[in-house]
Order: sequence, then structure tokens, then C-alpha cells
Amino acid sequence: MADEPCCRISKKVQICLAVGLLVAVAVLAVVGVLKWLQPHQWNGQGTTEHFADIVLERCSNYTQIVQPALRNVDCQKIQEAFKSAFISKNPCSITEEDYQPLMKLTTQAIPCSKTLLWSRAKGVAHQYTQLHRDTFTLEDTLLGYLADGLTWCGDAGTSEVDYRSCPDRKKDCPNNPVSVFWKIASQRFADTACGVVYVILNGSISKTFDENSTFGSVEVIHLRPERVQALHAWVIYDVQVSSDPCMSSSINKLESIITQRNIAFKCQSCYRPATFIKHVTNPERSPRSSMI
Ligand code: DN4
Repeated sequence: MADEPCCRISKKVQICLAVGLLVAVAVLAVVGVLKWLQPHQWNGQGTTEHFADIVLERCSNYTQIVQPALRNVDCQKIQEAFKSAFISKNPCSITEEDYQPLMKLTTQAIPCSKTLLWSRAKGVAHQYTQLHRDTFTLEDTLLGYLADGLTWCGDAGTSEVDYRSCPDRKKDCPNNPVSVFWKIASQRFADTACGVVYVILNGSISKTFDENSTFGSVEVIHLRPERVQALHAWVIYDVQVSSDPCMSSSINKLESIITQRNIAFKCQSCYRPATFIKHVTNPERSPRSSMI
């Protein structure tokens, strides 16, 4: 008899525990389902707002104003092909084939000796092509112009673009929509280059030539010796250096890769981007007038 109150309390506790456990399991299940329903959170920036509209607008601007020779290009089709490359697809399993329809719709002939590559020197390269409108970086071609500075990705489970996040190439996966796009675009840009090809490199950093960059790992390898007679490197630096950046081990490495591929190599260094641009605007006084 003396045990009875104790037993009653123990039953109550048991019931409380059981109910508590049930509630906890239910809460966990709801959280799990909600998490499962939510799209993946990647480490990179999400799709640029109004991505599709921007692509269409850039395409119209490029084909009507920047390069009217391409006025017959169908921008609606280009926008569709661009979206189809990544919409409703796992953003970590994008392939080069996904971009083939877009590639076909954006073929463009670049005159020989008018291709400008760059690595860690995008701003200077673009300033240069703004002054020399007959010279093209990849971003001055229709394909590069459409995508320059944008981010995009989708998701296998939906036909929507993901505005919240997209995979980062280092933290998430290399075969994401943006990285695969630039790889294949850079590959074609180098593959079709001819004559003398120019590259602007950054002489202020130790890896002036980086074998792991897109220039080093894609473009250099795709320059074709039967079409390209020489690669001229323009090394721009804005820190005090003890020796000519063209003599650095990094540039020696580039020279050896290029010459082994039977393409001639020349290097010229220039102190400060502003000096380089000044020489460009006064070509008669420019040391580069003999190069380009
Ligand atoms: P960079 O200045 O090192 O990088 C330019 C862009 O490419 C950055 O967004 C890099 O991302 C990304 N990138 C660098 N290395 C790789 C790689 N191994 N795989 C995928 N993405 C990479 O210069 P770069 O030498 O890598 O690329 C510049 C050359 O490639 C130019 O000649 C262009 O024709 C072409 N390109 C242009 C763009 C662009 O306009 C992008 C990629 C390639 P992160 O290192 O900041 O993460 O945006």
C-alpha cells in the first residue's frame, strides 16, 4: 500500500515521457520533410535577378548595335538555348553537351591577330578593347557578352532558376553551369584563334602565369599551331619589382609550354595599367605598336 502513490507517479511519468517522445518524433519528421522539400543551399551566389531578360536584352543590344553584322541572329532562340542548358538539371552535373545548342547559335568569326586573352587582368583587357574596337576578348564576342558577370543555375527537381544560391566551383562542385560555360566558351575561343594571339597578364602577382587558371589550363592548350603563329604576352605590373617580370620563372614556364607546341612566344612588360592605356591611346609613341 505504501508503494501505491509512488507507482501512480511513475505511470504518469511514463505517459508524459511517451507523449513527449511522440511529439519530438513528430517535430523531427516535420522538420526533415520541410528540409527535404527545400532546394539545396549552395555556397555560391544565386542566379542573377532577371537573368533571362538580361540575356535577351544583351543579345538584342549586341546584334543590333555592337556588331550589326550579326543582326540576323535569333535572340529568342539564344535565350531559350541558354536556359535549356541548365534548367531542370542537377547544377553539379552540367556537361559540355548541355551547351552545344547555345554554342551553335553563337558562332562568330574573329579576324586573325585580333584575339586578346587575359588572366587576372580583366579590367585592363576590357579597357584595351574599349579603345580598340576591332580587338576581341571573349567577353567582346556575342557568347561572352551575354554571360559576362552573371550567375545562373537551376535544380533537377524544378523548372525554376535558383535565385538563392548556386554551386561554388571550389566549395561545391566544378561541373556547375557557370564554370562549364566559361570552360567551353574559352576552349572554342582559343580553338578558333588565328595569326598572332595576345594575352594580358598580371605581373604584380607571383603566379603571373598560372597553369590552373582558365588561360593556363584551357586556352593555352587549345591554341592551334597550324593557325596561331605567335603568342605575345603583355605583362602589366604596378608594384616595384627587382627584375623584368618577363624574366620570371612563371613566364619562363609559359614560354616553354608555348614553344613546345610550335608557337612562337614574345613577352613585353609595362609598368602600371595607366601607362599601358596611355600608350594605347597614343599608339605612335607606344612600345606595343610594334607588337600589335
Ligand atoms: P582569372 O582572372 O584567374 O579568372 C577569371 C574567372 O575565371 C574567375 O571568375 C575565376 O573564378 C574563373 N576561373 C579561374 N580558374 C578557373 C578554373 N580552373 N576553372 C573554372 N573557372 C576558373 O583568369 P583565367 O585565366 O582563369 O580566365 C581568363 C581567361 O579565360 C580569359 O582569357 C577569358 O577568355 C576566359 N574567361 C573569362 C571569364 C569571365 O569573363 C571567366 C572564365 C574564363 P575564381 O577563381 O574567381 O573562382 O568571367
